[in-house]
Amino acid sequence: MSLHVFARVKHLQIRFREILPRATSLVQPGPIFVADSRQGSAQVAQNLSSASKFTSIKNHKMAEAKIWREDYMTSLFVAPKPRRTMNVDNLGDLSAALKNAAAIPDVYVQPEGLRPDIPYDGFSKETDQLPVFDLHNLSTGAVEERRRFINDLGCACKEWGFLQLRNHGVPLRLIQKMIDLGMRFFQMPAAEKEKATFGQVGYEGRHAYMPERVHWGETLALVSGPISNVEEILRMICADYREEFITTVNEFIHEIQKIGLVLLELMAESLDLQKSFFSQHFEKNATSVTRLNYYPPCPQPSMALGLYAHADTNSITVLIQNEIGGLQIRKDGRWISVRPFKDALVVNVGDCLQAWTNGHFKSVEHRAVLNSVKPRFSVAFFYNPDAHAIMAPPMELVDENHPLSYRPFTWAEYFPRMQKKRMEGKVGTDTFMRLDHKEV
Ligand SMILES: O=C(O)CCC(=O)C(=O)O
Repeated sequence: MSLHVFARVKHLQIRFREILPRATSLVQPGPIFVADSRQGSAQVAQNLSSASKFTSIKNHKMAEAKIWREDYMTSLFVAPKPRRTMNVDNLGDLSAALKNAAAIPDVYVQPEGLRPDIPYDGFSKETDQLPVFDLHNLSTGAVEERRRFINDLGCACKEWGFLQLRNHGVPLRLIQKMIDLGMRFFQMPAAEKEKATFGQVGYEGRHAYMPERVHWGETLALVSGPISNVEEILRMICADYREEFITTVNEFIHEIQKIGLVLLELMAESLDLQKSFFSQHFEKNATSVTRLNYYPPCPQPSMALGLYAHADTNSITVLIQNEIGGLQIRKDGRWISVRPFKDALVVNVGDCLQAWTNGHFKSVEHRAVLNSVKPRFSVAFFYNPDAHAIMAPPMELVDENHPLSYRPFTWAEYFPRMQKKRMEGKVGTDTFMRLDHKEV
């Protein structure tokens, strides 16, 4: 090693050691709030408030972790959705009413620069370059083949931030059932769907996050960890398929989590890290959210968006979709349509993993575009670690070409900041955990 390189590595190590204790102290296991997933939200809220009254808080760092716990749980489970800045119709009703109309209401019309320049089925030659992996090859292949698979997976995470996965082991009948039941949910009357309104999550059919933009899509968001509210939310609807829906969603989450762990292990291996480097933090108390997205036909698909361009703020996302198509990703500044395969999982890197890998993996902007004929449906599983796990870029990923760019952080620290910013392009990586970031 040249003297110059040695000095630089030393400097980085010192820098890193300075930063690590700060994050570590932030997440000392504080007074643990014990919750039972079988408890309802009212009980959870009550536990939280009594925990805050009776727990002795020894230092303010612990308090910070605990306060976050309280904020997180109460905001997701109890707090109402933020006040909307405009009055928008329930999209399901609106879409039905506009079936043969020529134009959509102005609030759904996107500013010119944001309108989709490529239609939902505008597949190009770049579309077919998006890496597709067959997990079957991994289990049957020889050592050499396994090595190649892992290497290619790493390259996909570095160059594309997106990939598709076939023969992943999630039963296809389960995926189909999830699609069928999810579609049935969104095709119910608005009043029925709105029964599943629940804190910050649950059903949302009037998306108006931002004053000037509304997207053409309905969602049903369900928290599965550390406390699940799947049952509680879905029990609010009256439908003959309700019990089947609950079982299917829970089974689906269970299966996707399993494949998520496998992917995280393979991703770690591709970076020459210990296999469990990421996955160990997801095995218990993962803070995951599952979001069902429904995009009804839109009479003016070239003027509106199903979902704004955004990068996922989380670690990894695993997505299933029906056969319609509409997911587009931004690669080297250009939008590319992703080909929909009903048997494949779409996997993408989120902002957290970009920071955790010191920028080796890339989180990439994507959006959902619409069509005027057929409803599109997708389910995104946002996989996140235990809230108190420290996401610290390992020294192995720091070198001359990849100077240390991010400080260690936790989901506990990150989530509340990101929640205010979602759906605003690529926001998660250029904030507080960047070493060169100046808080304004
Ligand atoms: O529907 C899609 O294809 C995209 C979904 C998505 O990006 C999301 O839910 O964050």
